[in-house]
Amino acid sequence: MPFLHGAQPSGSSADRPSSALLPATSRRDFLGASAAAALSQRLQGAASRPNILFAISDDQSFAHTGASGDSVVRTPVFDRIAAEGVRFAHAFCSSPSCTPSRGAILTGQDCYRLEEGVNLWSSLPAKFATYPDLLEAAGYHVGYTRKGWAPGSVEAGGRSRNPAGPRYANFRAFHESVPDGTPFCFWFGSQDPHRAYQKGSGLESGLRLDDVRVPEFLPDVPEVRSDILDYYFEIARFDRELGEILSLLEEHDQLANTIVIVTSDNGMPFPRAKADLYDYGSRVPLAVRWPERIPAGRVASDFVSLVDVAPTILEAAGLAPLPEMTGRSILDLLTSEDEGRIDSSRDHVILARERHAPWRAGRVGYPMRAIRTDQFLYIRNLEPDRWPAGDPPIFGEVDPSPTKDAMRALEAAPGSERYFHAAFSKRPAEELYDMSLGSSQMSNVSGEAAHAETQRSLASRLDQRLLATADPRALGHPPTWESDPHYGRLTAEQRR
Ligand SMILES: [Ca+2]
Repeated sequence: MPFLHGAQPSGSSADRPSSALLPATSRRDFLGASAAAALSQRLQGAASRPNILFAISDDQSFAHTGASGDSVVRTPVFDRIAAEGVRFAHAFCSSPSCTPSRGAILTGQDCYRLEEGVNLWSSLPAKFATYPDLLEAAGYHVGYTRKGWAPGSVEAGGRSRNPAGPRYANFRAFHESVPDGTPFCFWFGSQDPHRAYQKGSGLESGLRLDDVRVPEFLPDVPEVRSDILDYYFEIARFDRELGEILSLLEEHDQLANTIVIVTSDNGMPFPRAKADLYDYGSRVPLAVRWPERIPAGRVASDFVSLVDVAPTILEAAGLAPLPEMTGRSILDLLTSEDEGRIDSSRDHVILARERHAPWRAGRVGYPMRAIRTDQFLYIRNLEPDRWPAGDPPIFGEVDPSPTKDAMRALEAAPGSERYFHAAFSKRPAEELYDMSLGSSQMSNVSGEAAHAETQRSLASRLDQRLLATADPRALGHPPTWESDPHYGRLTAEQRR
């Protein structure tokens, strides 16, 4: 369905609170009146502020864009943004699960700081300010379409609207509502390439099985290749729709002063990817274009987290990030003339996960923390007695798919059983992967004497970062929200 022309089944006006009331109400939610007044005062006389377009796909891994070297998936718009701006080769989400990843993006805080907001199908308590609210208080016109902060209960968080802003049917409707002379901030949240897929859609679109590069943690069988093509089909649709938005901005001569940020909330919805801390679950595409400030055609190898998005947007709009934001603005990287590792201190990211889909007895999660550096991924599994993909035989934290079925069929197949076990079997308390031995992250070297010093050092760095950012688990305050609340529908089996 074309994105600009009424893709949403219902119009935006009924979903949108009164524009006259909304800014004042939302301001009271997170800013004192004096702080808001000081903000407005500081912005008077500010130079022309950029528009902000944040485009986020749903479940796309870092490797699956043309710009990052995939010759099969069709992403000309992402590739254009990378060519005319900067692409980040080491971008990671805070947590490889929709709700906590989006909460971290919107608040600029590591997901584990967001209380129950760290879980899928939770709420995002109103005390956690989001960048759209802050920009609105500073005079921006804000909005989103389709998937904003989700899934979860907006109301249970004490909010009157989605943390991503007021909802619009599409970008055109939003664009028409922007008052003359007012900068805007828009969130385009595609539901692509989230499952379910139309089986065979990739093949039917002209993509070829033979061309697929199957990641090493998945079995190379035709069912998996076809499933990947269906995933590619939806990535291409996201890309096309983003292109329609850029065309509209070009028609209005607004593209030069719009910061376009394109990324995804987490990695591909395949076993050992989405909901896991390995690269294909947590490493995402990221490209930013802003011709007025960003030198074009660069690739940065700095480690950045999507937690850095909110402080970056605020700084670009002339606002200071909030003290509680644990992300760091990347505006300096964006506006630099350099490539490669621009800021030597950006040599790692922190990753975390709590409860994804509730498919364990008691609906408990699978808490994990990790640190990823250039050479290593160190993962700590805090409850290794639990099943990482959910209890057998469903393994429900992994989305149903032809690939999951194919891996189940290989559970006892000599030589291929490793795929099943890597995705679904229990894991040790610590995992360590050395990327100099290969990028598949399938050979755990944790506990090996040759890596003992590295492992100790990474564990210490992880602890320091978690303590410095007040991770409740690191502080010895186990969460009270591990099982509940859960605002999604639960099956009888999940209510156990
Ligand atoms: Ca997602």
